[in-house]
Amino acid sequence: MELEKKIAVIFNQFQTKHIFKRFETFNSGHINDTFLIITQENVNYVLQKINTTVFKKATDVVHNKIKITHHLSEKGIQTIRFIPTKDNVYYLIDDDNNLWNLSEFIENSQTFLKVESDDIAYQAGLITAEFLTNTSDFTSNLVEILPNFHSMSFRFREFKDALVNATQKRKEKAQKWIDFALANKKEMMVLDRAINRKEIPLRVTHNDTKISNILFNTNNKAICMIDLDTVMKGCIHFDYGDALRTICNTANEDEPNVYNINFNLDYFKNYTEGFLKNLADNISKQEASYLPISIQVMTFIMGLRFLTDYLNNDVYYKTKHPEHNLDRASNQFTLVEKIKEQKPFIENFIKTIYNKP
Ligand code: GN1
Ligand code: MG
Repeated sequence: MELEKKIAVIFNQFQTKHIFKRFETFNSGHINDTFLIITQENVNYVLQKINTTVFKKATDVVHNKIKITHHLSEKGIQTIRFIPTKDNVYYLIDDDNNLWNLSEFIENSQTFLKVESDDIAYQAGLITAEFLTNTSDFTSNLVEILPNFHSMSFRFREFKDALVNATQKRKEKAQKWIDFALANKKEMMVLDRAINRKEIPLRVTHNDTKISNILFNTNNKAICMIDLDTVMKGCIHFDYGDALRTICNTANEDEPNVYNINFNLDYFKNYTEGFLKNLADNISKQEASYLPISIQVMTFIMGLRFLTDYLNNDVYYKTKHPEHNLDRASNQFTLVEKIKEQKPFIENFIKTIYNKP
């Protein structure tokens, strides 16, 4: 079936009173397919097809999202609103076994692929911290959608398996970054160790706080977090580090020219101020002490996952060309080096903002 027709058929199975006119494709996701639905009444929706190869428990993904958004709505906090199907469930399984969900599009909103000003970085800090604060009293269970998602030891196990099975050609092309990954392993295990020793607590985290997952209004004020697919248990460091790796990168995530990659310290400062504005009162000194390293760790773990997928012949992330995952890996690892160069500054700045006995 032609895509437009298929999307219209899917859309019509959800409970809306609006009539499908056309759709547009959102291109920024690496895993799922997301479409903007424009109706004849000019009311818009977001239709998402969940990749069931990656998300084996796709119905649980939707259940988690419903639970979290209901929790936020009940507290009067703006969030995305999912629409049930005519069968009164929040997902639809099509004839090809794909799983779809629909949400309202928040009008007059925008997302950014790159940060353009200090204020946007500050707003991003505020909203990612607010998400953590507003979900901290969430008591019902969330399904562990992708177990060990941000576990470094798990990602190294996957990397080692990929090394065993990779083609000689891909290994040779990636050699520099394979060496980089192995040389940095010890340093990058710090957060895992702190979690295992229970030095930092687990709570509900978003787990994919890249800048394009934050919705802004047309005055550039942050509205809410979107893409709640990986909301699970984690630590604040996952969300803090992951946000900064995209906010402060002076290049896009897949920029192949490493000379364009740098870590923007102004955006780091602004994001951190926003992030710690209210959250600082709710986190311990020990938790705060791991914030600086989390920026490196989260950037590194993305590099490691891209490298692993390159060695696995691109089975996980969508790619546009054969070197795409390798470009992404070299990009993230180069950014790790840039972050390391700024380590003393980063540590000092966080200390002055946190500023607790
Ligand atoms: C993936 O699909 P997307 O773009 O929302 C990935 C994240 C990575 C991100 C890198 C389920 O997110 O962990 O940070 O790519 N999501 C999953 O940009 O693996
Ligand atoms: Mg995501």
